[in-house]
Amino acid sequence: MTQPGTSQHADDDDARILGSLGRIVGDRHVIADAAGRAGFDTDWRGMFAGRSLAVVAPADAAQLADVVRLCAARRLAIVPQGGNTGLCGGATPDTSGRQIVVTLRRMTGLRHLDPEDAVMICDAGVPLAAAQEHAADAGLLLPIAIASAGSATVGGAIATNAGGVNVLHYGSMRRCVMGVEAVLADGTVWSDLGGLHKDNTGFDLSALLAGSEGTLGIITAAALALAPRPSRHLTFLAGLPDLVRANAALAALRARTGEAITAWEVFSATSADLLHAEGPRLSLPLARPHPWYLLGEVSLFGPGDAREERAFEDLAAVLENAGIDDVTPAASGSQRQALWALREGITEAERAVGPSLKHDIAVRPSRIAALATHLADECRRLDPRLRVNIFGHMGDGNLHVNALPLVRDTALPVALAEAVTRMIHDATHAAGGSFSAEHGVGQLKRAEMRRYKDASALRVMQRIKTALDPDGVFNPGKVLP
Ligand code: 2HG
Ligand code: ZN
Repeated sequence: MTQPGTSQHADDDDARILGSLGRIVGDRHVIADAAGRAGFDTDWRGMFAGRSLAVVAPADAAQLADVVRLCAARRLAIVPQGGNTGLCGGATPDTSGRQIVVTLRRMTGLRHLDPEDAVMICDAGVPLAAAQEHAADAGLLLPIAIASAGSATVGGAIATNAGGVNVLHYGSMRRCVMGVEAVLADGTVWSDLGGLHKDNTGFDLSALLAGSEGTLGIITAAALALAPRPSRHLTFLAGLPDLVRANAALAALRARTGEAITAWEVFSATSADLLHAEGPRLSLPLARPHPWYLLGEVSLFGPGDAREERAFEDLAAVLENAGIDDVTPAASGSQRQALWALREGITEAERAVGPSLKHDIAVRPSRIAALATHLADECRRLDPRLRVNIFGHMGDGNLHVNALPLVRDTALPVALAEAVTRMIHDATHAAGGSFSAEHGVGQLKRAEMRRYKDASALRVMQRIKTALDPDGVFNPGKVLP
């Protein structure tokens, strides 16, 4: 029972904390009212609804360091947030009203871009799309391509080690990171922004922070390795009877072409139906419907029509040998964009029917075809009414296996949802795979960590967490079980 006077005391205490935060970042950058907090306290999908004490927006790493010291002294946890586009609730506070959301949205500076060394140093709050534009202005490429690039930030993409549609050639976000600057739990601003390709001086702490989802430190800036910008793309959409062919065609094209195969994406007939009926309402430019679709892209560098013709011949021969005969190549930049709009519209179209049950699994690419068939069959066995939207990144072995609501705008019954997730994750684990390929763990998949992750790996992670954040200031309740 609350003692008389206690709640007044708590209110006064909160007011003092808010006042102290305001003195660090400026009062107008401390948002404490419910309406102002709303967009930060809830995740993009509306799956996780938290209640923070305040949302704080520091202008730079020095201010953030002061915020961290203050929170550590007051035993307030910090939930770092980038563009709030994550799918696992990793950036959403709990409901205690005692956590501080730190948004990096004011930290959007481009610190340095060196075309000669192909390195860009920018603040963590720069939206990915803006970072991509900076790279393009210098004739270079920041090779990370995710549909949420307009809102997702550089820091968030690093903290979650985001993937996307070009991973098979360029790797996930961690591979673009040459080093980061971060605020550590004791308020130190630690910087590794030298932009070195080689630095074998002990543990790679920047790589450790990448993918740590804000549990070890708060990334405030990054040195990113940029890639040559393709001069042209060969992009196509094809219909397929099965995924075995998609994999065989990828292997054959790899063996044949010296060019960069930068995307090998697949989606199911259910994805095509959703695209047609929901959200963006897009139709596929193919002659007939198919069980599966493949969106592939080869990137070409430098001038030379001969090279383009050769790549086109290679691709045509490979698709023909694989028995893939319903193919539409993009004949212009706008046709390429239209093909990519299909792939990038799937999540939006899926969202239009209501809260789906998402999965983000990885196996070795050669196992994708059999696993996809197995999962679709097993879902039907669990409930014949289930519609499963399978799509993803065939080239790197990552599929999204999303069960749609049985009733529009209504989450699946809990027991069915649990059975579906268990079945999908068990089958993936049995195939040597991972229950989180590119979306991270956040709060959504913590229990899966205990279930599937090697116990000794968990112990090491826990020790690292304790070493770097002994008081548990950074993002408690995330990642570690
Ligand atoms: C994608 O591949 C994203 O488009 C989102 O990872 C996946 O919406 C999803 O389930
Ligand atoms: Zn994906």
